[in-house]
Amino acid sequence: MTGPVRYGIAEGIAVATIASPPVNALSAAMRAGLAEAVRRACADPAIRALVIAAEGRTWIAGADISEFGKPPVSPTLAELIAMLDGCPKPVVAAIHAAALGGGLEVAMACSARVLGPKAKLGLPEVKLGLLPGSGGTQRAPRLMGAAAALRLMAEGEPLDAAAAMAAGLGDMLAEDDLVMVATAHAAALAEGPPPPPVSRRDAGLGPREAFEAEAAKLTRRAATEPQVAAMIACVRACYELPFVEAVAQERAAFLALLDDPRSKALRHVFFAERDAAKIADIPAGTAPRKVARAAVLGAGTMGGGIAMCFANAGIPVRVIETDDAALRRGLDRIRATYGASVKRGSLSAEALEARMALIEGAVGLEAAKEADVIVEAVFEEMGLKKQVFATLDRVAKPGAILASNTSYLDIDEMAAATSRPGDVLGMHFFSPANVMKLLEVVRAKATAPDALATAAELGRRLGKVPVVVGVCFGFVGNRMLARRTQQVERLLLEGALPQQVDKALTDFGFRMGPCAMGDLAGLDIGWRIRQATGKRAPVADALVEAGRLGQKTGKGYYLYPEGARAGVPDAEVAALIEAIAAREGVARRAIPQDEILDRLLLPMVNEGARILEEGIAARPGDVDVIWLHGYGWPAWTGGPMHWAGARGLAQIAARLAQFAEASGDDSLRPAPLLARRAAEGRGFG
Ligand code: T1G
Ligand code: NAD
Repeated sequence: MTGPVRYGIAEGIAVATIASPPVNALSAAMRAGLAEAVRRACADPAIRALVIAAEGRTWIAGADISEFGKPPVSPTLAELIAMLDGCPKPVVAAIHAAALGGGLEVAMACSARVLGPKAKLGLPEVKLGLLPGSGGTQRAPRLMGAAAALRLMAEGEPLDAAAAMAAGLGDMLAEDDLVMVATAHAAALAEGPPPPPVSRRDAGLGPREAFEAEAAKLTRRAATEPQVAAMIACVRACYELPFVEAVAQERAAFLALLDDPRSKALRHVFFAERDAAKIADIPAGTAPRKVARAAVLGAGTMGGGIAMCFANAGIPVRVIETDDAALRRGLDRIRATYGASVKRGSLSAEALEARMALIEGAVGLEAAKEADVIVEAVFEEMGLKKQVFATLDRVAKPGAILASNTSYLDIDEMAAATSRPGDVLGMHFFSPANVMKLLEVVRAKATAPDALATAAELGRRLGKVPVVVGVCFGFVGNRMLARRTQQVERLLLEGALPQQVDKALTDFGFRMGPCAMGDLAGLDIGWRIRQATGKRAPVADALVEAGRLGQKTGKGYYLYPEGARAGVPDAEVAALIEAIAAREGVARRAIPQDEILDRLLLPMVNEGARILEEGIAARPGDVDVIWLHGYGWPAWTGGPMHWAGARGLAQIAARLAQFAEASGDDSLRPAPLLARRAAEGRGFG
């Protein structure tokens, strides 16, 4: 047998070995190969049992997601699983690594599961807006109890080998020589009466009350996540319907979710996140440089968080400030942040000390001389940044990566201040840097391919989602954000209140609205940039000039009584805005929520189209990944570019043209790429 499944026989036991890189997904070819192995084993009288093993970094990573939405090819997964369930000879799954989704469903349709020490068993479909669609909602409860099975499905996180054994998903743990142990177990099963198929092990369900208690905990999620509501109903059917009917109900629920725009969006995100890791046009196999030590310049809001990222990844880091007082403040803030995690129980006191031991403080840029990577996070002023890069050019060791954490400024200009522009790039973290997953890796004109590969690889080591972008003002995320910020200003002047603007976005699915986010990051950052670029934002400027910098001063768009994290509306701000509107001659009116939402989101999509056209972002999916991991765009809408495509670019183009007409602002006219795709009836994908 050729193809993704090899068939071998050892002493009357057939062994089917899956090898379908990269992750043994259940593609049509793989299903056909497995079905053929089952057929052969069943038909051959000399065969007493079948073992299913696999090679590679997973056992079976699930259904082939890239086949979703395409016409089904037989044998389907459901047909393959029915074959396994009905097989008259014992079938043993020998699981050496991840068995996820449809992969675990295949394993649960076998007579027994033998686990290697690195086995991981999970049902992650919830993350794709789906539920286990090939019997998983019926077999998992029969193996591990309905309550535990529901929890496994709703969380979507895999169990390691020991936990899977304890949960009842595994029958045997093989510390080594997994296939041999599984073969022996298969032979033993073939001696006795065959174990009952899992489909008939109702006794395993456990008490219904326990299940209902677990389901009750998911009520809030079930209200907003259709896949959670559906999986509760499917598992409940274990107690109410015969197995075959319950499987049919599950299938119907699965097919309905498959067509749901939220699942389509989450599947888009799955592939977009993986594509974003591929750096366009650098030679394949470009090896990253070694990074064993780091330095961070500036121990302020960002520098401290960035240093924690290195320490969290086990990389020794030197934090460098201008003077002892600033350094002390920065190191104390780092220790306090770790301390809060210890209080919350998400970090042990020992781990705190271990990480602090990796963070060393120093004064003066000389101290960066041993670092393999230096991340600059000093004030957002070009003059200062160029000075810093010129000094780094002198003190940094050859081959060190010289990275800037600038939010907006031109990396090419910083590179030009050195004699080694190939080593210069941007590593743009997001606040709080020790929490936010996104890292914009900014590729400057002269950045060397291996420097770029090093920064992207390092980003993954720091637990970030690195996305490579080009140089422009604000790169991808902040450049699009600036369009939204502009609209926030206009909406406030024209009659909306901060809480109305924020509500439009939180209703859409953001955890925080723009006014609350400005208060969190500090309104002075935007003000510094406007001062430096001569731009105006009448409302935000007035707030800063009134000392309302946001949470750090206890008031911004909102008031933060006694340091509260959630702001309360402040009548003073409403009065201030009215006065500015009068001064600016802006007529005020009640603005409908849907208009507020469109004016916040559509100009960003439009700017995203310009960014794609200029090649600042390589793929629409990159823009989506940036907004999901850097700005809290709700994943179940797929990100700005996917969302716009799903809504229909023609409608969006018309709405933008309306806004341009009403405001006289030509930047709101549909960007050429958007207009073109709208005319072609296509999305950005
Ligand atoms: N289908 C198709 N392609 C897949 C895939 C899958 N299930 N899983 C991974 N890939 C591709 C991925 O796009 C990438 O491609 C390459 O494999 C390496 O992936 C009926 C409905 C297994 C933990 O949700 O979580 O079964 O970019 O970079 O970091 O009930 O991949 O190289 O071209 O992520 O080592 C349920 C999804 C499906 C698991 C490995 N299964 N995969 O992580 O590699 S739904 C999942 C993962 C289902 C049934 C239902 C991870 C991984 P490329 P990678 P990794
Ligand atoms: P901050 O004002 O909190 O901290 C800047 C620190 O740099 C100060 O502690 C200052 O003492 C120190 N510093 C100044 N000159 C120095 C020098 N020559 N050597 C060493 N240290 C020096 O500012 P921040 O908010 O952390 O921003 C830092 C950089 O990160 C800026 O470029 C900013 O645009 C960018 N950034 C900020 C955010 C954010 O949300 N705050 C997010 C992403 C990027």
